[in-house]
Amino acid sequence: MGSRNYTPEELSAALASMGVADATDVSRYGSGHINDTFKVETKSGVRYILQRVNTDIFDPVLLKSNITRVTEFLKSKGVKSLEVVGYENPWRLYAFLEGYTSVDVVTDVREAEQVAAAFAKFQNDLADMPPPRLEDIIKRFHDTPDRLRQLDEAVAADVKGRKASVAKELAFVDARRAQCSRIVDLMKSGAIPERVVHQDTKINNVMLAPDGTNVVIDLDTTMPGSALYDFGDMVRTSSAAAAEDEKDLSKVYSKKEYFEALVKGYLAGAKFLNEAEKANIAFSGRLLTLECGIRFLTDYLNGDTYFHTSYAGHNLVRCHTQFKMVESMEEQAAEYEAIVKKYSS
Ligand code: ADP
Ligand code: GN1
Ligand code: MG
Repeated sequence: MGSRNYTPEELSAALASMGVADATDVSRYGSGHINDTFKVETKSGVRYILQRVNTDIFDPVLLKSNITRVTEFLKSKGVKSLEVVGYENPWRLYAFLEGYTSVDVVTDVREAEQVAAAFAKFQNDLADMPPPRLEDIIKRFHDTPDRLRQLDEAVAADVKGRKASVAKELAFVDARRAQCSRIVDLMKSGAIPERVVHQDTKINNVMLAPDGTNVVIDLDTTMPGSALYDFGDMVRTSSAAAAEDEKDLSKVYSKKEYFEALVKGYLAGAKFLNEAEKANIAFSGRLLTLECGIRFLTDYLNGDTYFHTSYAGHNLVRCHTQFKMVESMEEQAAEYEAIVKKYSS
């Protein structure tokens, strides 16, 4: 599904409701797949990010509550984060993070290490968040067996008649079903603890500063879960040699040197991890990437209703890159385990 269109009047009314009456330009911004995001220029020169929350996906009232709590808690600790300027559901306004950039593919090893350090710090910063527990804003978000169930439902319904064309992709998933419950099972048994984690650690959800003091953004899915959800999803994009929607699969693989930088940056900051978590660090990269591929495939079968897409077949292209990344990580599994050991002691 493409993003929704808005009239200038709708955008002006949203801005006015949050106290901005001097906008000179409001234009689409970024490459997020969920919300509708705009950059706002004003006469005074102050810039903002205007977002309309995707209400097909989020309960806007619960989301506002989580976002407010997380941003205020980080602010109380002096941690630089998203600054909420206005929040009038389903619209919200953030201060524009001036001097920062975001990228869709990692540029170099140093950047990968800094991104991992930023997410480790984020988990540390939220470790002592006072009760009540944050809302499960999307239930079973990284419950991979539940993602399999959703795929099976989409296959059974086959609303767009696409099932026959994805037999190879479904076989790829079938060959890996058995491993899908490992993290949720370890959580159920208590071996892996619940922590407040980000859950959407893709590279363009970190704003990069020239000095490496990066800021974690897109806090919509910050909620209780496993630290491994964050590390695994980080590997998915931040070890990738190419973009999530690269069509030339020969360019898509997981770069060992980026993976090593991620492990180094993350483990230097995430001192709280227990043995069960450490033992599954490399596995989490494969699992979270497989899960994301399953989600893109499911959305393709459902007729592209969840993720923003720009062309027919976009979700299938994304599914292919994710599965290629999984294969690449499987091929390098022994080396990746050795890297984790090297930095775990
Ligand atoms: P989505 O949930 O759709 O992914 P995001 O919150 O990630 O939306 O925002 C989309 C993009 O907009 C980000 O990847 C980033 O490039 C940009 N962006 C978001 N918030 C800010 C901000 N406060 N300052 C500057 N850029 C931002
Ligand atoms: C979405 O919102 P965005 O574009 O940062 C999705 C993630 C996926 C990602 C795949 C709330 O992230 O879970 O991993 O797309 N966010 C939600 O690119 O579903
Ligand atoms: Mg985002």
